[in-house]
Amino acid sequence: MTIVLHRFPISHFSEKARAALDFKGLEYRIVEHQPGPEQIAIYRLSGQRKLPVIEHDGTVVADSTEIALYLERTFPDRRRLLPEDPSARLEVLALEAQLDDTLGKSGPLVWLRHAARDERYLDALGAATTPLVSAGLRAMAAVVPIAEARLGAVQRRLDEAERTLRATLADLCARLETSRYLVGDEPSLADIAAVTLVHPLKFPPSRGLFRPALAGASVHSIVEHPDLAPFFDFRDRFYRDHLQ
Ligand SMILES: N[C@@H](CCC(=O)N[C@@H](CS)C(=O)NCC(=O)O)C(=O)O
Repeated sequence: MTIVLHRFPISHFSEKARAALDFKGLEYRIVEHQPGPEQIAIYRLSGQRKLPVIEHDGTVVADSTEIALYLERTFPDRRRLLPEDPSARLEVLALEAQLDDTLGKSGPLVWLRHAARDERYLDALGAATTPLVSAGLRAMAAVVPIAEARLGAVQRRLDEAERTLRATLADLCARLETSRYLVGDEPSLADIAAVTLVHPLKFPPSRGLFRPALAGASVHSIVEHPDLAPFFDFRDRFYRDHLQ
């Protein structure tokens, strides 16, 4: 039976689950949701309110990591997300968990901070999403710079998120100087986490985009920074070579 992926249109964790499905070459159908009242249906389906969630043969799985592990268990003959070698496997799982915690949490805050000041990006998103998503982002974009200027705690939180994001991406660039992929010379779930958790900072060319016009829309001050650009080059190559 075809797998059903429930996602929010520009969500980075949803993109991570979608990429795991692509990587394993599985057929799937996407059901789009909007944050807000629709989450009641997600709660009814999965017992929690967040996306991504997949449905497959009567099984419902929430959480991008759980989804990836479910796919690996259920489709062992497809391309492997995890290495056979136990120590490499542990390293992939540890890096993936670390990236969920660092990029997963800091990415949206840094994105919000920079997107709020980037008219080109907000226009691109407005043209390529729904009126509701676009209006929500415009409202947040109006509030973030004011909150940051007036509330020290908000500014400190955004500064900390930005330090975390930049340090994490710099660490990934350093790893890629000595190996082809983040753990060794084969692509794995660690790469999938890294390349997808930066999703709205620069939308990749991918058939999985909510709207094709999103491809390339990016927060310029982050993705074009000379220290961080090599990671986004890796990201684009990874999509071209391993994901659709
Ligand atoms: N640990 C979860 C995190 C999922 C998550 O935070 N999803 C966000 C969208 S990127 C969400 O559903 N937010 C809505 C909410 O918190 O109500 C995973 O890996 O899937």
